[in-house]
Amino acid sequence: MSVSIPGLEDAGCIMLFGYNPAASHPIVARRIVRAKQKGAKIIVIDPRYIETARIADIYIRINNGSNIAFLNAFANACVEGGYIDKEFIEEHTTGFDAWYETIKKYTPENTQKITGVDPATLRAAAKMYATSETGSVLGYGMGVCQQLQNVETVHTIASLACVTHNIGRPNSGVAPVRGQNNVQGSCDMGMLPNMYPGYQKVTDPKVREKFAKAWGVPVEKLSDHIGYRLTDVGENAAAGKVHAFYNFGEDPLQTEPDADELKKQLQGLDLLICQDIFMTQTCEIADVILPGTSWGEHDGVFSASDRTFQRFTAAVPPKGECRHDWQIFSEISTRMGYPMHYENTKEIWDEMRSLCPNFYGATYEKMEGLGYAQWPITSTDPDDHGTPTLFLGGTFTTPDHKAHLMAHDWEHPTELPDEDYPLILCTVREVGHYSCRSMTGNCKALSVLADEPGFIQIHPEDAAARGIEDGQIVRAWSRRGETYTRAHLNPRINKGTVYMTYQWWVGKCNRLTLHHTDNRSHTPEDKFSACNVEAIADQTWAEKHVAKEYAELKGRLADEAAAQEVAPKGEPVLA
Ligand SMILES: Nc1nc2c(c(=O)[nH]1)N[C@H]1C(S)=C(S)[C@@H](COP(=O)(O)OP(=O)(O)OC[C@H]3O[C@@H](n4cnc5c(=O)[nH]c(N)nc54)[C@H](O)[C@@H]3O)O[C@H]1N2
Ligand SMILES: Nc1nc2c(c(=O)[nH]1)N[C@H]1C(S)=C(S)[C@@H](COP(=O)(O)OP(=O)(O)OC[C@H]3O[C@@H](n4cnc5c(=O)[nH]c(N)nc54)[C@H](O)[C@@H]3O)O[C@H]1N2
Ligand SMILES: [Mo]
Repeated sequence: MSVSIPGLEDAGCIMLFGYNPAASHPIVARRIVRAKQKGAKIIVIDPRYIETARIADIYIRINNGSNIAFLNAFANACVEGGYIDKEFIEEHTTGFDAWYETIKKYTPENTQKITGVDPATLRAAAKMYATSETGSVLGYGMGVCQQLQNVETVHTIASLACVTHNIGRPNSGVAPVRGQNNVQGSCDMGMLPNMYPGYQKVTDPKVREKFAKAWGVPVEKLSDHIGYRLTDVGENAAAGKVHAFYNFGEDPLQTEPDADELKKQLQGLDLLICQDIFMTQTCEIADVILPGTSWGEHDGVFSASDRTFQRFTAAVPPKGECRHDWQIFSEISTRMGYPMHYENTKEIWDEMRSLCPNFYGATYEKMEGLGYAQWPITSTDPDDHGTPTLFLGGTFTTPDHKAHLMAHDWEHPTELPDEDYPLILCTVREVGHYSCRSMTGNCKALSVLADEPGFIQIHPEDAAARGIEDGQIVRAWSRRGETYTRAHLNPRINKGTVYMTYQWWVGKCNRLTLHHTDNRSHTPEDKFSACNVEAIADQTWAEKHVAKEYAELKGRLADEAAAQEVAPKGEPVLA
């Protein structure tokens, strides 16, 4: 994020594009309500009438998979309306003419068929976003990122913020609000196949030299090779290129697309290790399980979406054989021939700071209690808490310090609906459950709110055409697989698209989703595949069937957990 989450309250206009904070980030949603109370204009662009649409000044129902066509027409309307900032473009950006060559082809009128958006409403939204006196924030989420043209859409959004000068000044910018509480942290700390901590490239020899020196190893030991992405593991395992997979804090058999195929691919591995805090479906097929401690049992630092580091401390000691993740990694490294030893997380953090200039000022002391540090932060001065807004004054992190404008042509999603699979399947989130549901699914209070087999949101007209009633169990299937789930008739969604959340184990949408990734970020197209849904006449059978499937699955996981061979008695797990 170029802006801060608390700063959202002071924006003049907030435009949400493919992002549903009321379900995904209630604290951010609260800030948006406050911004509205302080007079901000709200624009929501989503195929569903999400909660924030209720307080929006303009709500636009966009067709699924049409993002680039819409944003190009939006940029076109900004140029046409004279809302762009020519001076800022001249001084702080490059590539305007080439950018406009693409943009000028997309008018609000000629894109209407693709986007489903009325030109007058699009123009009104463009004016509202581009001309806000105090500045606009464009917030986006998985409605952008889990699409074929995800990276291209991010380029388009950033360019739109630049040409309208909604970046480089206070209270305005781009807000890709991140997913898990510490997914920003895992990227910051280099858990990416192409980066060391602090976004330092593995392909840069100077960077490798620096890390090799700090770690006391010859530079040749540090690979200059960009590793595989998580989403490529299955395919590469099947092709015999990946033999072992060390899976840490992920449950790919629940959360990656085309889950049945992935299961076969992972079962073919020579070695599968899972390091988790619960027995998941991926743990179930693992050769080795390394039990980690949970957030209540360890301390450390989380990075929030807006680059803010926050410390947290353990509340209770670890149970049984569980060890902190960092202890497990240190121990494995030591046994594999590179002795690694730390007394505590502060030692690790300080080593990291010394190697990452942009994080150097984020000392543990600053993060004491409710303290924080927001990167980039270079000074260790206790009163310096870092950088709430990036690119102020229009200085960017490119070699020439200018923003490079980028535009792309729209392409349709990979798997379009057809006669056999007439419905678009879009997979999203719900407020009561969390990602692979290992955590929330093991919480009794939450199962009272909602339980298996989960829900499929379907438009009342699509349901009526199939004889489906609200609350009934239905069968949903695609070219990949099938699943049973409960119909939730919902007039707030668009006709022709069904929405499932990816939380449910029995009603697992990822048995249906297409495994297709873009070639830049290798992110699956989770927001768009083709499927069909049908009513089940015998609801008594259906209810019994899903209850049985759920009981069997839970039983298998419990048996698997109980059957774990623990380390031989007397031999300490940690040397
Ligand atoms: N309760 C709860 N909270 C969570 C999570 C959870 O599982 N449960 N998961 C966390 C994680 S990992 C993440 S990444 C975040 C994600 O948070 P969000 O980004 O809010 O995630 P989604 O609900 O998947 O998708 C956002 C919106 O994109 C819309 N959309 C779908 N297709 C299109 C399209 O073609 N164009 C446009 N413009 N919009 C489209 C959907 O209708 C949806 O409302 O949430 C985090 N927070
Ligand atoms: N169809 C569809 N699929 C999706 C998505 C979608 O929108 N649609 N969204 C995708 C997105 S954005 C994301 S981020 C992924 C999320 O997918 P995952 O990362 O697989 O799911 P999570 O539930 O976030 O967490 C993974 C595991 O971490 C474990 N865990 C929690 N804390 C700790 C800890 O301290 N140590 C260790 N070792 N383990 C821990 C949990 O028990 C859990 O099993 O799902 C993706 N899958
Ligand atoms: Mo995520």
